[in-house]
Amino acid sequence: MILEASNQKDLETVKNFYLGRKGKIADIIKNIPALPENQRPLIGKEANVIKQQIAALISRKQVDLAKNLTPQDKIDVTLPPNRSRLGGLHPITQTINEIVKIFEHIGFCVVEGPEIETDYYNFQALNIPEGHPARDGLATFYLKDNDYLLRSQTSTVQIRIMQQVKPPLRALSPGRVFRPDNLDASHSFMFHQIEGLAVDRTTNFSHLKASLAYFVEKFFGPKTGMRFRPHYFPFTEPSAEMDISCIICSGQGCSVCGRKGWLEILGAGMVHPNVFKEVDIDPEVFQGYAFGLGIERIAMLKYGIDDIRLFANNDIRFLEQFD
Ligand code: 2U9
Repeated sequence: MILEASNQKDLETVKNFYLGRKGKIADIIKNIPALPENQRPLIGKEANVIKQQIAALISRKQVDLAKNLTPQDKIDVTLPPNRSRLGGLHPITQTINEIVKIFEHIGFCVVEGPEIETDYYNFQALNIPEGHPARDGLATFYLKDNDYLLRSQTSTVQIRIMQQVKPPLRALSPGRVFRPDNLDASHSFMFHQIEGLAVDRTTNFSHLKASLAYFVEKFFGPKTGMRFRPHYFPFTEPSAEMDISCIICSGQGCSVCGRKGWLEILGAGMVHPNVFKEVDIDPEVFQGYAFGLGIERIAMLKYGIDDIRLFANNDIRFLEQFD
């Protein structure tokens, strides 16, 4: 009974039961005079021994119970609190925010648009008519009845903005894009892009170069080299791809840059006159530059991430490194 007591109150009851004024021991002692005379000293002595043993057991149990305090009793209000975990922004969101901040400094505004698009905005308005060979390289997710598709680039948003706002304009369009690629360490069927578009009467290629140089300096650091290679895009003419000196080996050649010393980071060019005609902007009066970059690729380079799938796995061990 003593050992089973789970709190001080129960223990007090047990104590009274044995040692109280009307308890078991008191009862035995009270009955001693009624015993045969030769038994009285023995019983009296035994009763005292048992009384002491019970008292010892009870006080030991009392100490045990005191150690085993209730949760409220155990709180030490002087201890600092456990920090609650707030979580953080996804590394892709952080990268978008950082790029947007840089271009906002030179006059760009963020514009967003739908992820479900029509063939017109994704292709035709961008000088990629049906039957254009560029469509072969631009595999696309089509929705039911082929009336709609998942946009494969965010230039769709730039077309929509030019339909609504007359130049001069500078617009940045970050967002998700979709392409039916097979998954591997560097390909995903969904990734993020930022495209930029600047249109004004005197806009020329040197403005494109200066704006991208500013971006590279702010994002990758002032020592980063850059170079343009001629390229082809249906929606820009002339077109170029831009490389930066490898941010891992500073151009010496390593496994990340494939021993070349350069990393391709974006495509760019002067807006094709056909694109301007689609949105009723006179290409004889206005010129524009445009560029596009893949966020995952930039984030992988910046943070040294070797597998694009990590961005979509939602693994807290990966994500918490960017808190
Ligand atoms: C308008 C006209 C032209 C945007 C451009 C690129 C070049 C480009 C790729 C980079 C990697 C897409 O994510 S990626 O696969 N983009 O190379 N994008 S020029 O050109 C435009 C945009 C809007 C009205």
